[in-house]
Amino acid sequence: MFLYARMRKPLFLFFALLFGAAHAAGERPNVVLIYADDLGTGDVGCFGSIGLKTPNIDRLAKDGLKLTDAHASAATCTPSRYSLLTGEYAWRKKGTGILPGDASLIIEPGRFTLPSLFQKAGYTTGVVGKWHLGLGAGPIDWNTEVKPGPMEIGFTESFIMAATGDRVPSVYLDGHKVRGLDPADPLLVSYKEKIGTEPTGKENPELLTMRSTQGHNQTLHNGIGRIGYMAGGKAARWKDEDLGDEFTKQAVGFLERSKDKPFFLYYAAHEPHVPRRPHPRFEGKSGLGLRGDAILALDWSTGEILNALDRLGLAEKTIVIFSSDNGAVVDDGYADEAVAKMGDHKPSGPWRGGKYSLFEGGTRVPTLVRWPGRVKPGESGALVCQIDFIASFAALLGESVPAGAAPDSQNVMPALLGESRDGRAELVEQGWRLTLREGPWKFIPPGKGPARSAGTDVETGNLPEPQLFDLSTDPGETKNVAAEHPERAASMQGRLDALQAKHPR
Ligand code: NG6
Ligand code: CA
Repeated sequence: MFLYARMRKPLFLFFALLFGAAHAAGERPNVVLIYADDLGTGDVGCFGSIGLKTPNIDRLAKDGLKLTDAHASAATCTPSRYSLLTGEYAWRKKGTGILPGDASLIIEPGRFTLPSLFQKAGYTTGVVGKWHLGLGAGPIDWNTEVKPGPMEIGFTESFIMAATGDRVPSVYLDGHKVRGLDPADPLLVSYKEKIGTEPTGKENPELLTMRSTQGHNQTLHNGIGRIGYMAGGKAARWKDEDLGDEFTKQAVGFLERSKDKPFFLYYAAHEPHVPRRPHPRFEGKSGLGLRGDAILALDWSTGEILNALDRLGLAEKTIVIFSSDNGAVVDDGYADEAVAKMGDHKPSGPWRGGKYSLFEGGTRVPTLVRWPGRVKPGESGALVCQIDFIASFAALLGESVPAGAAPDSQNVMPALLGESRDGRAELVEQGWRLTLREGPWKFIPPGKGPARSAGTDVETGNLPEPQLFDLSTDPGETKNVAAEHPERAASMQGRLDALQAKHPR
């Protein structure tokens, strides 16, 4: 006993030295987040896709966890990404709706974010792909350093497009600079009025190689009308066909550069967002038109990233998360035959609605987690949200979240790793307005608005009366049971009101 007591301290110290450093400071797996744009549950093979095969994304399901009740925070991009990176519901902050390409950065530099959490834990952090969270702090001069941006909120490296493929400027930003800019041909951008002399989709529709069905008729670049006007910067402009290859190359380059120390890669793919103009090698390959082809390109990129992890011997010590920023949309403003060629394919899978919608198809997105040796392959119906990544990874890394930071993020790491079937008890989903999940119950408050989102084929879920669905028996939200459960409907409305009153900004 005496001997044991005497031994205990040195023994403890020995083990603490051996394992304790890693343990006390938390674990240090690499993390790769592959984030699709407008991809629905029904678009992914392992989630039961009818019309598409996604063998590379499916590799993550074969070796990892398939989450069937995982959500983006909102049914559109900017608020979703804002919540992903800050752990704060976007509806708490004004100005977090879909941003133009010349908007200012909406995440304050110095704020505690998902990438700054990783940086604090000693990681190299990188973002590649679609940003759409604004850049700069006022009018942007695209010909000098464009900042603040990703590198001021926690990313060590950044290679992005400012907003979306359908919003100018159609250039890459490598770090703070527009890549490939010729100083003799400065890049100018305006969302107010036409600048320069280039044709627009509105004035010169005969020059379009892809017609718009809604908006998308300002500066015409690469045969496609865009939102917003640009002039100059010709040498720096990307071609839509090359976006997927370039982002993939940049992502793989980041992995190669960072392989010797812990890293976090946020790979924000553009596919299958409009305009869908994948590399010609994918064209016609899906049989579902350009939207399907773009998903094949996304699957290819995913495969390239997984292959790079294998090649670099990193697969075992890397958590790969695959998800999407919002649900699926088929016609999103360009005549790309996506609707005509859809056939029996159901992009949102079993969920009703899609992008923009109040129904589950707005935010419930195909989500996979792979961590070989740690995550047992399988499926989980735990309710989780991307807003939870920041608190969950803080817990895994043994890092603290500063008081007041990431106020809506919950640690659901056990659910993400498949160790627990318990996720969140409740979740606010942001579509046309806010809806609430409580376990299997889904409440949509009454509200005005069109039945279909303008120019799209998506059911918004707007109704003048409250809607309540029991997803355990009615996952497709077909039977409104608000009248049968008036108390539950009232209590969920009350809860939504109370949540909105909390943390007012
Ligand atoms: C809409 C665009 C749509 C898409 C969306 C943002 C029109 C008619 N529609 O306003 O094409 O760009 O904004 O998508 O302009 S998101 O995934 O980035 O939120
Ligand atoms: Ca999106």
